[in-house]
Amino acid sequence: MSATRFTRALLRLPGRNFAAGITTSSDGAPTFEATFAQHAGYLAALQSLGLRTRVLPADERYPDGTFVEDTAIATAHGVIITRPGAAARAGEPEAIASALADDFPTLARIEAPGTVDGGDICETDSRVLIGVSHRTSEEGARQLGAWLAGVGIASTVVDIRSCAGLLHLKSGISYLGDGRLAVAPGLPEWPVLKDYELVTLAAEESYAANCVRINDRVLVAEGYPRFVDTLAGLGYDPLLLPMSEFRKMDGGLSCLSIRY
Ligand code: CIR
Repeated sequence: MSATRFTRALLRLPGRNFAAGITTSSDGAPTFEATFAQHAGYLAALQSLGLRTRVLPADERYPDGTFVEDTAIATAHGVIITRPGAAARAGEPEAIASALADDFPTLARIEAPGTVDGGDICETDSRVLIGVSHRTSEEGARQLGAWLAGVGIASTVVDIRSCAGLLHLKSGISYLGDGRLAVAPGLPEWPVLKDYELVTLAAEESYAANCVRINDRVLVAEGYPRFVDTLAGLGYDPLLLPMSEFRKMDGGLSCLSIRY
């Protein structure tokens, strides 16, 4: 199976005020203890896949700061630091930029007035899909597309603003490798999707569409057995992780790390 291979990941511990972050979920408030335990399980999973991990301390100025994916986009050709679309998260990229500067000689940046959340960026082998959302603006998508073109990566913009229940593009689409996308049901028929084999989830399992291919495994949220069976039938080896506390804050597996 082909897919980008990762050797490192950057994470940030959740803070004690994690439940004070932004959410639209009606699943109730996460508890810190369960959140911390699930985060530890996620970290251990990445380490078990051979990734060298760096974990930043919690920063209670930013209750959503554990969702580091939104602050930077790492590609094989460099990194671009984002400008998150939620005002409460605007300060998050600075510390992430400092940490990534240890591994990358130059860091590009999304500039005002553009906004981009990394959760709206789905990298596939042939191109990057950029979701324009209520977080990622058209101007942010334009800047990102121009930067990607400059480093030799094609991109396609899709508009998810009318997709109810989709905070970010990757809340509903993940690249599995091998030319396959896991997709939540009911997404618009964007022409670019014709270039992929689509693995469509059952409606009641839509949350699991946010999965993460890492090297030879696919991280999948625990509790979505039909999708796990589908993946196994396609020859994947799903690694299940409890995600209930992150789901309560509209977060998923991809959000918890920047992989490179
Ligand atoms: C937020 O609303 O920004 C956070 N509570 C959740 C961010 C999830 N990030 C992601 O899907 N990449």
